[in-house]
Amino acid sequence: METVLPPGAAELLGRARRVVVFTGAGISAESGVPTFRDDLTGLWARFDAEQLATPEAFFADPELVWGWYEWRRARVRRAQPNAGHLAVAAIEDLIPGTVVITQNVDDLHERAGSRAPVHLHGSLFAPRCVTESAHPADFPTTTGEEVADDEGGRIAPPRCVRCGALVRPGVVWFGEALPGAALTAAVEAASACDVLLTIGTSGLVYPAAEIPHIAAHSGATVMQINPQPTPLDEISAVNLRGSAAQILPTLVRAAWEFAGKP
Ligand code: BV8
Repeated sequence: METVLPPGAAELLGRARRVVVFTGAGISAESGVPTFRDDLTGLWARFDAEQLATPEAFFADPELVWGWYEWRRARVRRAQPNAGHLAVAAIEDLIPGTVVITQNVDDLHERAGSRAPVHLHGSLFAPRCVTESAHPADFPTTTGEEVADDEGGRIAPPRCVRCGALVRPGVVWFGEALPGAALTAAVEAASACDVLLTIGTSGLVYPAAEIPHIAAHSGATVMQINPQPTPLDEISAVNLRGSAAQILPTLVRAAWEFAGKP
C-alpha cells in the first residue's frame, strides 16, 4: 500500500542541508528483531527488558543475562536490514553529512550501508571484560549458534583471557552512563541540524530521548515516523503514522525527486 505523504514532507527533507536521523527499536521491528515494548518470550518471559538490561541482573545471574544477549545476537545475525534501514542509508547518499544516531544495539544500519552510525547504547557485537580496563576483545565468545533455536537458554559468559574476569555484553545498561564520545557527537549533531527525523522510538529512555528535544530547541524541524503516538508528537512538525519500512522509502524517493536528483 503506497504511503500518502502530507504536503511539504518530502520538500522538508529534500531541502534540508544538515540532517540527523535518530532511530529506536521500531526501525528493526520489521526485520524480526523484537522491540523493548514487545513482551519477552521463553526463558525470559517472566521479566521485562528493563529488569534484565541492568548490571544488577547480570551479576546476580550471569548465565541468564548472557544467554539473553546471545539469543538476541543470534536473532540479529539471522535478521536482514529492512527497507527502512536501506532508506536511511539512501538519505546519507542524498544529503552528504547526514548523521545517523541510534539507540539500537544491532548492526542492521551498518549492514544496510550506513557509514558510521552513532551507537548511544553500545552494540551486541562488542562484548568486553567487566573490569573497567579496556582489555582487548581477544576472548572466546559463543558463536551464537548454540542459541539459534528460538527458546534460547542459559549460557555461561566467557572469561577474559587477560584477567579471568567475566565477559559482559558491550551495551549500556539501565543505570550506566552512555559512552561520552557518542553522547557528545549526538548532542553536537542535534544542536546543528536543520531537520531531525526520529524513527521507531518511544522517546522514553533518557538521556537518549533528549536528542530530538535538543534539535527542536535549536530550531530544527522534527519529523517523526511511528505507528503509535509518543511524547515526541508535541515537538514534531510532521507526524507520519505508520511503519518505517513502509513510509521511509516513499518519503526518501519523494525527497530525491524534489531535490531533482537522478
Ligand atoms: C543513565 C541497551 C545515569 C541495552 C538500553 C533522566 C535522565 C537520565 C536518566 C534517566 C532519567 N530518567 C530515568 C533515567 C534512568 C534510565 C531511563 O531512562 N529509564 C526509563 C525507563 C525511564 N536511563 C538510564 O538508565 C540510562 N543511564 O541515565 O545513567 C548515569 C550518569 C552518569 C553516571 C552513571 C549513571 C541508560 C539507558 C540505556 C539503557 N539501555 N539499551 C539493551 O539493549 O539490552 S535502552 C533500550 O530501551 C533501547 O536501547 C532503547 O533505547 C530503549 C527502548 O526504546 P526504543 O528504542 O524507543 O524502543 P521501544 O521498544 O521503547 O519503542 C519502540 C517504538 O517503535 C515504539 O514507539 C513503537 O510504536 C515503534 N514501532 C514499532 N514498530 C515499528 C515502530 N516504529 C516504526 N516502524 C515500525 N515497524
